[in-house]
Formats: sequence, structure tokens, C-alpha cells
Amino acid sequence: MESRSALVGALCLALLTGGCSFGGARKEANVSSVDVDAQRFVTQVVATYPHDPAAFTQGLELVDGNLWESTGEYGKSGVRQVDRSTGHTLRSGDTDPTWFGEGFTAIGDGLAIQLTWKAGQAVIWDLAGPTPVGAHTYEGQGWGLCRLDETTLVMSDGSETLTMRRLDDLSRVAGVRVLLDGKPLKYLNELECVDGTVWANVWLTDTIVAIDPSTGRVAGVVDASNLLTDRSSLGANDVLNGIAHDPDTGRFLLTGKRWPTLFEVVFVSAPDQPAR
Ligand SMILES: [Ca+2]
Repeated sequence: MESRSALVGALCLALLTGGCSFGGARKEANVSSVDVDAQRFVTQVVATYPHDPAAFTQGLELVDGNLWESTGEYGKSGVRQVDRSTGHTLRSGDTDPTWFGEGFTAIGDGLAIQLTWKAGQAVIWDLAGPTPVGAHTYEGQGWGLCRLDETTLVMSDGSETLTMRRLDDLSRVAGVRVLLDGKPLKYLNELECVDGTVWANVWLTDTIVAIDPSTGRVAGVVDASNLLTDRSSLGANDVLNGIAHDPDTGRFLLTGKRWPTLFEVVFVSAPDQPAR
């Protein structure tokens, strides 16, 4: 039931139509108009798995059922395929040590793109290695990346603006300003595209938002603060960062920078969600 609720939620947020129900484990919430405030959700943990506490997670994505992670920091950046159940790295490749790895998404044909923070280089990876086989360049900072459709990628840069980019060369096509309850929402970081909705976690917070990329409107806000209760081993920058959607279950995999745990979750309506 939970997985169905999460899947329905993602679809409803994408469509922004009335009559959809979210998070059947709690009361229903309906999107009746594009003008209403964003709906509020919380995370409900279905399962937990180990996560490499040395991994500075910058991107998380399931590619053909395999979990891939991009990591950051100078001299430590790379991409890796991870055994979901153990957290062990199955295979990995190192990013140029002078580049700081950031967001990651698969682009088909066994390839993926990894952004870098300030280098303006988007590394093209052949996931069979994984081996870097080329790069695109871009202006400004690179933070998060996901594939919206067959030809379009969505990219964040830490601001309140998402840019749509061509999948084949990462050139900028358009930009959209993201608004939460009518106000700009900056620090958009790791992204996950699910059926036309862009999910983004907000840097330095436990908040994930669901964005309609055609308008920039935030349709849903997820409070994920219940995931990692013991943060005594973490530093100030070791925050929630990593969203991967599992199309087989409708659930999401979430983790953070140097977090010891990967969480499998569904999003359910917040208990104080106002009736609509
Ligand atoms: Ca992702």
C-alpha cells in the first residue's frame, strides 16, 4: 500500500490535477488548484541498509535496477556502483582529482554524466567500467542533475533556478525559477526526475521538494528529518543529499553525505496536513 501511495503521489504531483490521493497510510490530501500551498509530507521508512560513511554523496540513481552513486571532494570524487543491501562498492571510477564531483544521471546507451562543482566540466562515464570517455562544458556551478525525458536534463546550481539542458551536449535550453508558496526557494541540490516531476533536496536541510519543471511551482514538501536520528559522527556539511527513485516499487532511496545509512522510504501526508 505504501509503495502504491508513493507512486500515486509522484504521478499526482506531476499532473497537478484534482482528486489524487497521497500517502494512504494517513489521511488523503488533494491538489485542487495550482494556486494552493504545497502539500506537506513526511518520510516513512520501509527498510534501512548500510551506506559507506566515507562517501560524500552528491548523486544517487538507480540505473537499470543497479544503484549508482556520485561522490565529491577534491581527490576523492568518483562514481561507483553500490550493492544496495550491503553498501559495498561493486565497481568504481575516479574523477580527475582537481575536480569536485557533483550530481549524476544516466543518459542511456550505458552512459552517464557527472557534474563537477566549479570546474565547468561534466564528465561522461561509460558505466561498463566505469570509465570517463569525454566531457561537456557549462557555465557556472554544477550541483544536481536528472534526466527529465528522452532529450532533456534538469540541472541545479545551488540557486533557486533550475535549467533545462540538452541531453546530448548539456547546452542550456531554458530556466525556471522555483517557488515555494510563492517565494523563491534556493539551495536546490541533488535531483531526481520521476514521471515529469523534479524532486530536489534543499542543501543543509532535511527537506525534499517536488517541483513542476514547467512552472517552477513546488507542489509538495517532504520533511525527512526523522531519518537519521544520531548525527554525532557527522560534520556540519554531512547533510541529506541523495534521492533515487525505484520504479519497481515506487519507493525512494535516500541518504546523505557520509551518512552511515541508506533509507528506503515512502512519502506520506504529514499528520498536521490541513484538510482541503
Ligand atoms: Ca538522484
